[in-house]
Amino acid sequence: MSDTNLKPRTKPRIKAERPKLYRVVLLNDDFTPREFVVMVLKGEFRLDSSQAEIVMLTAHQKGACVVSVYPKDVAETKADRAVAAAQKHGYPLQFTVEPEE
Ligand code: TYC
Repeated sequence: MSDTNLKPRTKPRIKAERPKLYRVVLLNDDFTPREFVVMVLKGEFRLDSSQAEIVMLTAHQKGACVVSVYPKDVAETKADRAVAAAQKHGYPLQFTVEPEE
């Protein structure tokens, strides 16, 4: 009997690529009311009241603030929905969506 072992020594590795993540960044403007920004951050991005307040104030003071990170389609959908909600009220609120390094 041959003792040649023909079995592969390792299991085939099925590598699931981790989906790339994208930052949703809130941009400051001079017109959108602070309370409205907080409401959008809570409603669309599920931030709690204190997180929403901190993100809004950071954008207000520094010009922009990262809201959260998501897979690309989720990031784009959330940003689009938030902008649409603002436009409905006549506010120029804007977000950018950018890849994480
Ligand atoms: N700067 C706005 C104001 O003074 C409030 C605001 C904060 C708007 C953050 C957008 O991303 C923003 N009414």
